[in-house]
Amino acid sequence: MTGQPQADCLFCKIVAGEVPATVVRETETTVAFRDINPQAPTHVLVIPKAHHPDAASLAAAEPRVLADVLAEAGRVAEDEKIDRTGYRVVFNTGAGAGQTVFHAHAHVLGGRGLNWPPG
Ligand code: IU
Repeated sequence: MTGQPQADCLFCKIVAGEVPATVVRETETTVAFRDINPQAPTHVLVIPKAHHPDAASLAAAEPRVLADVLAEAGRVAEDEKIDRTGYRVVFNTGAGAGQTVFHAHAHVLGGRGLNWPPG
C-alpha cells in the first residue's frame, strides 16, 4: 500500500535504520543520504520517509512531502556548496529511465560539469 513501509524496500529499511546509510540531513518527512555509487563529487539522494513508488505517485498522494523533498534538495546543495556552481535534481521514473529502487527519490548531483541532454 502506498505510504506504508514495504518489507522488501531498501529505502524503507534505510528510513527504519535497518540498512546503514551516510545520512546528511533528516526532517520529519524526509531523509537525505549519500549515494553508494556516486556519479558526481556530490551525489545525495533525498527520499520521503513514507513509501511511494515514484515522484508522480508521491505528488498525487502527498504533494506537501514532494515539496519537502525539493526544499531539502536545495538545502543539500547549499550544504555541499554547489548551489552557486549549479546542480541537478533528477527523479528517474520507470525502469526505462534507469529507476532501480521503487521508492521515490531525488538525486542531487553537482560538483562537476553536467552535460545536457543527459544520457
Ligand atoms: P535509481 O534512480 O532508482 O537508479 O537510483 C537508485 C540509487 O540508489 C542508485 O544511484 C544507487 O547507487 C543508490 N543506492 C544507494 O545509495 N544505496 C543502496 O544500498 C542501493 C542503491 I541497492
